[in-house]
Amino acid sequence: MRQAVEETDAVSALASPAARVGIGGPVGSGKTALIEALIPELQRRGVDLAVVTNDLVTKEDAERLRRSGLIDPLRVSAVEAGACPHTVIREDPTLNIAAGDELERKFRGVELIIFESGGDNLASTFSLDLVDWWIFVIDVAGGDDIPRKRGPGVLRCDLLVVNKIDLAPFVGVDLDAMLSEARAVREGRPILATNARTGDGVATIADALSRAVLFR
Ligand SMILES: Nc1nc2c(ncn2[C@@H]2O[C@H](COP(=O)(O)OP(=O)(O)OP(=O)(O)O)[C@@H](O)[C@H]2O)c(=O)[nH]1
Ligand SMILES: [Mg+2]
Repeated sequence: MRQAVEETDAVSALASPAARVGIGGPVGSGKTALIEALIPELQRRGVDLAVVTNDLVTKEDAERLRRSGLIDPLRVSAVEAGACPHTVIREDPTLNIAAGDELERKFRGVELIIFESGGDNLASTFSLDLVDWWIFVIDVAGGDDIPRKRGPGVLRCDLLVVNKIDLAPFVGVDLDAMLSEARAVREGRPILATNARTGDGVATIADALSRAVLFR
């Protein structure tokens, strides 16, 4: 009987593993703010989700999400990278894979696990052993020359998000020019502009994510 139950569990775990989505990008670009805006948007669409955060030596972002009231705090797991943030999302993502597996074990039926990378530089990319699809978040205040610098994150992500569009006039950035340069270096792959604080553009990100990994 016990064996039958275990086999059923194993089959159901194999049948519907959660989609895993990465969110990377430079320090302070708005990765956590984007997750805070995406959670209610995805919940409204009935998506059963959980989050794994990565910080260098703290659990700051996980604590922020747990306190937010947006999601059951038990559905937020923290990985302390302890080293260069991209090491644990690319070279050796074992800790993150284990954190995702643990959330799947605890929350049967979870459909989506979002992994926030620790803030990094333009070179960070996610291992496809860890995620099915990943977003790279840059922001206008980081400089309109960021797309031109052609970092691997900007070039290779599945979706590039240009955040803090509200700040463009204050930092002397021509948003349209920045977006068209980003389009040029990405050779037509998707780019979306957001204000993660007000939620502008976030529904469009949820649409893209849903289509890409939730098939709805
Ligand atoms: N004006 C404006 N501020 C934003 C926006 N998105 C995020 N912020 C602010 O930018 C700061 C950094 O946002 P976070 O979401 O913590 O950035 P992060 O990328 O998660 O940062 P790390 O995890 O430390 O790398 C916070 O003060 C946010 O309130 C935006 O669209 N517009
Ligand atoms: Mg963060």
